[in-house]
Amino acid sequence: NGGGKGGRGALIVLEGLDRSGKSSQSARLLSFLEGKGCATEGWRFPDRDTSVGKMISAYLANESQLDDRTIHLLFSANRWEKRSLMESKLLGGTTLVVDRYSYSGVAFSAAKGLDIGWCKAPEVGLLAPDLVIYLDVQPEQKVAFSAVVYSGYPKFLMVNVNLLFQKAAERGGYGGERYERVEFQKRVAEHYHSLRDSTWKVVDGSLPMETVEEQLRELAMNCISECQDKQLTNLPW
Ligand code: NYM
Ligand code: MG
Repeated sequence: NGGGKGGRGALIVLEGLDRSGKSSQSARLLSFLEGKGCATEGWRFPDRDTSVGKMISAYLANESQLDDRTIHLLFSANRWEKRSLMESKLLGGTTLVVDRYSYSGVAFSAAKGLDIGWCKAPEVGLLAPDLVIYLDVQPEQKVAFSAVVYSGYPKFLMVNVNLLFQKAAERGGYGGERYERVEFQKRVAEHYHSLRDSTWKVVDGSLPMETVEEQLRELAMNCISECQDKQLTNLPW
């Protein structure tokens, strides 16, 4: 497994705003690691398959109303109900690529105005990731595509033309669930920023998909080989 000789798996978390490309990149990373013969599973939070997850899903779809603190604790409970399985997978040598984790929990709830300390408290004791990859995309950021334009002279002129603009906010599905509004996402981004620690690697999510993918592969491979002999720890918050 990924150079692993009986060592534990790595807990790799992808974080970012809605529509930052986390889900596609997690899937790409997962198939890359599998191709390397590394025991890997792709997880995501919220895990909408559990009974808690179904309550969360209904809330996000605006099919139910819940008090801000109540939904916060449900998101946290949804991680707690997976903690022991997560631990046994990791100790058994399986690397987990997890799409969202406690950082989403804190950043989204804090963006509603809840106290950060209060938001962090129920996360204490969950497993600490070995690596957090933050896909950095501004909610209003325009995705620019480069083009090579022949200047008419014997030289090609590289021009960075914003041929095609596409606001992250206009990509498919945005606005379909609670929280998917530009102003709210900006506040979430600020809170994410304040949560950064030494396990975080910030990747520019506006780069071409293949470039981002390449960076994630390298970060993940390094992490997997480095954490094999490291103890699993808990979130220190
Ligand atoms: N979200 C996700 C939270 O508010 N708290 C959490 O703890 C987690 C894990 O749920 N807008 C929010 C972020 C997303 C929404 O996530 C659904 P996804 O990745 O779109 O399924
Ligand atoms: Mg979403």
